[in-house]
Amino acid sequence: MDVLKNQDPELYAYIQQETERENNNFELIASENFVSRAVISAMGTVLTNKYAEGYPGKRYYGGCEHVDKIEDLARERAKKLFDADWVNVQPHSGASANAAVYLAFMNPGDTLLGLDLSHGGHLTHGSPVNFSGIQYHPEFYGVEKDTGRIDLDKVRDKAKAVKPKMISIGASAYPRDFDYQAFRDIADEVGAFLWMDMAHTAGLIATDLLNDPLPYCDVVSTTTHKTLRGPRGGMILVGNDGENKLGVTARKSGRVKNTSEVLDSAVFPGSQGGPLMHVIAAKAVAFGEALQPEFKEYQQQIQKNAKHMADEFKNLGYNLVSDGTDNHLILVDLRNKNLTGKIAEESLDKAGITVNKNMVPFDTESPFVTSGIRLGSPALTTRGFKEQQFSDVVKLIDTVLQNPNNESTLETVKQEVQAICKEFPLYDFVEA
Ligand code: DSN
Repeated sequence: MDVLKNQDPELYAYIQQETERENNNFELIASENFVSRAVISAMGTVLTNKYAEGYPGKRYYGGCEHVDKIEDLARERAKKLFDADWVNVQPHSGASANAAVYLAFMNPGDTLLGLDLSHGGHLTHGSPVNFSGIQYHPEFYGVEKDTGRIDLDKVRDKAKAVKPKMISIGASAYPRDFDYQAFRDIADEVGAFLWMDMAHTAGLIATDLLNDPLPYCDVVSTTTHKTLRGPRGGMILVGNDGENKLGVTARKSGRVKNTSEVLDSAVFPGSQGGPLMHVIAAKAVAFGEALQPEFKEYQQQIQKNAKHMADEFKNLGYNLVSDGTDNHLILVDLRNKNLTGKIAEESLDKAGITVNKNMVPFDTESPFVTSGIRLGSPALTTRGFKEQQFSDVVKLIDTVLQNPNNESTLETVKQEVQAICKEFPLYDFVEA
């Protein structure tokens, strides 16, 4: 305690400022959450010292007997949580997990069919500025202008036309659930692999509040820090392991490797070096928390709060992409309010409300301006906010959006935000 404060007061002060920001603002970024003190504690341990390239029982360094048990614990808990045959908990991030998925299933130049970034997809699903769109050939499906939803007949037509090696599902700004059986049927029709990136919705999937991709997909990737509420990191899972369809064989025996073996090699040595054992320990802690009954109650409240927020915005005349939500986020289209996402984000920030500007489907503004904002309920639900508080959140957002340039209104809202935050205390420490 206070070790950091005494040794490096400058750095300590910056961490303290960030702690205060998290304590005193409404955190509505859909991909963020607040981890437990136990998760933070596990990260601040001597485990950061240990090199453990390889996997439990098969490491390239000595002295791994204790970190082996930690990685095994994380793997076993994750397998139980998602009813998976196999998991790899080493990816440093969601993007690293996805890099390993590409390495395992695709050759450079192969075609990926994914959800368009400007329709809610993700950078690593084929964006031209990302390795996935540079190394591979990206093709996209989108959402419909009138419904904001994916039309699976159009996905099938596109898949037949472009014959992808792999189809990706998953999004960073899509408020609806996915029909995995339908995607599986399309993938089978065109002979493609099927990959779900459940980074945003992993917590809701683990607790059966959204459809489960694992029985249908060849591979599933995720981050561990969004709805799953663990440390910042990634993970890869296989629901039904078996001989890989790529025909990759073991070097010595010529035996066809399982999908899990191909993916393990794609993470290490394929795309990463030493795993972050302190983060893997924190993942184990978070998975342990997620296996408790209270975690399901938490996820149910996330979903209720997001739906409530959607209804409240609609009552105030806001347009929502797809007219609502099935999961933890909503996407507000601000065009009928004559506002851009940039102005909304900046004015809300001044009032202590943190959101991100976001493209809406068929946006006419650039990605730096945008016509929308994305709002998620996971972080404030962790704080204890229920429907009543989310009504207040929406009212305060509306006040700001009606007066984006009125400094005194923004200051008044900020005071109200801070008063509500005080009723729902978050972190009472800087150093765990
Ligand atoms: N940056 C994350 C998000 O906000 O959705 C996705 O990687």
